[in-house]
Parts: sequence; structure tokens; C-alpha cells
Amino acid sequence: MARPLTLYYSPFTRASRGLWMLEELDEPYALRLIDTHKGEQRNPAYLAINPTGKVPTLRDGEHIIRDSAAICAYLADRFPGAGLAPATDAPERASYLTWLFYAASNVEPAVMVQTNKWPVPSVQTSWGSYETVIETLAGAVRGGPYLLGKQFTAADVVLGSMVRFCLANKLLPARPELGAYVARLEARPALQRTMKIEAEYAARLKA
Ligand SMILES: N[C@@H](CCC(=O)N[C@@H](CS)C(=O)NCC(=O)O)C(=O)O
Repeated sequence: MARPLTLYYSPFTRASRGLWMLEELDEPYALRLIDTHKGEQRNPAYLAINPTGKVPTLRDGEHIIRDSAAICAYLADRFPGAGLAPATDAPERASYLTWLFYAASNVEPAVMVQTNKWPVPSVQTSWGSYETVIETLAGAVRGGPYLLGKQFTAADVVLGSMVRFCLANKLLPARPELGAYVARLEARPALQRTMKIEAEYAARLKA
């Protein structure tokens, strides 16, 4: 049975990952705009579906999924025909899960700690050092075109979104491997459509 997909979304936030993922699928979906500047993410109706008060959240019929990486992984598995995740018994699944979880649990906090100069001893961090993360990322995308080679997956949406944001905001060094990877991602029609939708929704919020 068809279950309408709704993404609770705010432009130029971590919700952009969910939007890009939806654009990679050939499935109908709706966007519900949450104006985070007006604090709509803390409205009781929204907190009822996402008690963290953060965007994005995905509704798939009666199912609610939150956290951008989980949303991307969920959609990839929910629509296997799109080929955005290796099958659970495919050997490529190992690499896929590694990068998906590495992005969410290591890249993002490593960049936050580095940028904010938070004093955390590397022995206590899950990612080791910021430099280790940079080398790991550069090595992961050097061969390409994508993290798993020829197959583009939800792991590219999640990790690629982070690398793209970090390069644009100078939170990662302009390593040629990282820049070339982002250029390959930006050549994808789905990401180009995402960028257009983002700009339209951002303009709508300003109006
Ligand atoms: N782990 C969450 C984090 C989401 C998140 O940090 N969202 C931010 C926007 S980028 C937000 O909703 N901020 C509004 C607020 O904190 O009030 C995810 O990846 O979905």
C-alpha cells in the first residue's frame, strides 16, 4: 500500500540531506516547511513527532523517522529498486554501512570539536584526531567516483552533504580529492534539483 512520504524540512539545514535523498528516488513526496528561525521546531505538534526539536523528520504513513542519516538509510532500504543501498546480503553492504556510520558518528563531531576548539583529548574521541578524519575522507573518495566506487548510495548523500557543507564553509581543508568528489556529486541532477528547491524555500521564508 502506498504510504505518502512527508519530509519536515527547513532549507539549508541538515534536512537538505533528506531532500536530496528524496530527489534521488522516483517516489512522490511532500515537504512540510518548518521555520526554525520562528521556532516552529518547538511547537507541541512537531515535538510530538520529533521530541529533539530538530529538523528533519520523515513521515512514511504511520512511521516516523528522525535524524538525517537514519532517514537516508531508511529510504534507501524502503525503495530498493532505486539502488541507493547494496542489498543486505551483498558484500558491498559492509563498506556502505561503514561510511554511513562514519559520517554521522565521526565526521560531524570531529568538525564541531575542531571548529569550536573544544579541548577533548583524542584518546576520548571516537574519531581520533581531526587530521585522521581528513586523511580517511580523502582516501575514501580518491578512487571514486563514489564511496563504493561506481555505485552511488545513501552513504554519499550523508557523507557527501557533510563534505560539501564543510568545504563551502572552510571547515575542512580544500584537499583536491574532496573538491573533486563534491564536483561529481554536484553534477548529479538530483542534487541540482535539490539546490533549486532549497533556494526557492529559502526565498519563501524571507518573503
Ligand atoms: N542529528 C540530527 C541533527 C539535526 C539538526 O541539528 N538540525 C538543526 C538544523 S541543521 C535544527 O533543527 N536546529 C534547530 C534548533 O536547534 O532549534 C540530524 O542529523 O537530523
